Amino acid sequence: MIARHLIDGRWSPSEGRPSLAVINPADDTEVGRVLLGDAADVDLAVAAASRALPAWRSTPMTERIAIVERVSDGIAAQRERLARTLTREMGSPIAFARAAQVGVALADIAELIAAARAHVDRSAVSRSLVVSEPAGVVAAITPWNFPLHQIVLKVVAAMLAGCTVVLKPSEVAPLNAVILGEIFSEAGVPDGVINIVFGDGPGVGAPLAAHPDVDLVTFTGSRDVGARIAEAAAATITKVALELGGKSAAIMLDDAPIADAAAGVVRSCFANTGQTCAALTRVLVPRAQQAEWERALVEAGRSWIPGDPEDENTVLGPLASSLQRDRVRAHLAHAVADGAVPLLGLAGDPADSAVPAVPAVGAWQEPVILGGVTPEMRVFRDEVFGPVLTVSVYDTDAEAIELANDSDYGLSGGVWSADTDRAIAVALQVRTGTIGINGEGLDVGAPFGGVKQSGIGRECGVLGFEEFLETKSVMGASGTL
Ligand code: TXE
Repeated sequence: MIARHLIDGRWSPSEGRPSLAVINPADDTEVGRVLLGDAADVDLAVAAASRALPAWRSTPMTERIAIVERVSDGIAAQRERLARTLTREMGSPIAFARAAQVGVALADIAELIAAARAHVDRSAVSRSLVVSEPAGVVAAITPWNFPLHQIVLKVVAAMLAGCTVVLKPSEVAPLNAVILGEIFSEAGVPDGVINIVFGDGPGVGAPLAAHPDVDLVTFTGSRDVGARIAEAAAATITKVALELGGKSAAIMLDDAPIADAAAGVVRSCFANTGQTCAALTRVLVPRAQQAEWERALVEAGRSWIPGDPEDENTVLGPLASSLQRDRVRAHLAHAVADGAVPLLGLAGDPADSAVPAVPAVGAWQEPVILGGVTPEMRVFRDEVFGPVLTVSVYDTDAEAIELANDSDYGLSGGVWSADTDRAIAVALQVRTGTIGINGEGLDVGAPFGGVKQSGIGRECGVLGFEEFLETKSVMGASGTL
């Protein structure tokens, strides 16, 4: 069966239309097909979203929230099916798929509902009445690494704000969006409020981002495509929200608890097989403690053993696609050519059993820890998006901060210390959108997003909801509130 577009509340016909295979990266088998859309599908979907906008934007917030609550209940009821689908289409280990892929999406919705409930859409300022209004028709283009979470953050926030949406899910992992489309319909989302067009970047993403009737483009994905989307949107001065890559640093201060901190940073880097934009991928350690840190990191890395993602105990699945595996391998080849020293993986670990051989078929990649990494090396700067952790040394706290900031990206970060105040003082000097103290990771109640080339705008919680609003000042009307 070929999964079809959802346009204006109807699943579009698939007869005689080209389709796209969805491949299980664990064994290269086909697990489904989706329609390969084109610019004409995008036109139909944008037209449906435009038609649905007037009624949806004037639907009371309480009613929008009630519908979103039913969407959340639908996701909870389908947790197992969604998790299994994610496991098959992008290799996420099943336990992680349930807890992190689906679990985080549910937590996102709860926070967005709380933000919508608390929102005050009319206030008096100076002589004016200040009103917030939905941004309009939203184009949402999403990737494959946390597909459900990334869709929900955009689509649910936009819906709550009174916007209508055309979603283009990643062609690598689109099947969870098919289930989500069913959930939207069952929850009573009015026709045309959420439209889904399947397809690839050039065929669907590009015409959607450039569509003149789209009022806001929200995108998560690579830096390069983000730049192209911003360029296309600039032609019609369309607002963009971009969540792009990262190369985030973990600063280990000289009083950090080494074993715990090593386990924490390895988890941040290797979870989801390293395919997390906010992953901590560069560890910065004091030169005087280098040997101790390297030992602890390798020790922690050894427990990340690749295995069948359908097995309940697996922590490390394959990469999401063979294309991603080839990219990661190219980054590793550059790293070794530049002089990085394998500590774990690439035959770098002295313990024979450290890393079992990965299967020959599928998008498998052994976890790798590289030592002796310096700012001149490509692997210090390029986002690898695989289970590859680098270790660099510093002499003073100021130098650690300088190394952390020596990046085109600024999405995430971490500081470990026995002294929380000291860690916070360092965290405040790192140029980044988010940073965790002593292993704190994603907080979906707090704003999430990047500075520098990691993006524009914020997702999650209050700011993630407000991203989809515009503000109007009605001068001389302050007395009417
Ligand atoms: O991303 P793309 P890819 C990074 C990560 C990874 C690299 C490439 O470093 O190795 O990006 O991954 C759609 N106009 N991240 O190739 O191409 C595409 O169909 C409009 C970081 O998968 O950016 C998909 O829906 N849309 C990241 C989405 O963009 C286009 C998550 C993302 O795909 C398009 C994923 C175009 N011209 C990758 N071309 C994060 N920030 O979490 C493609 N797309």
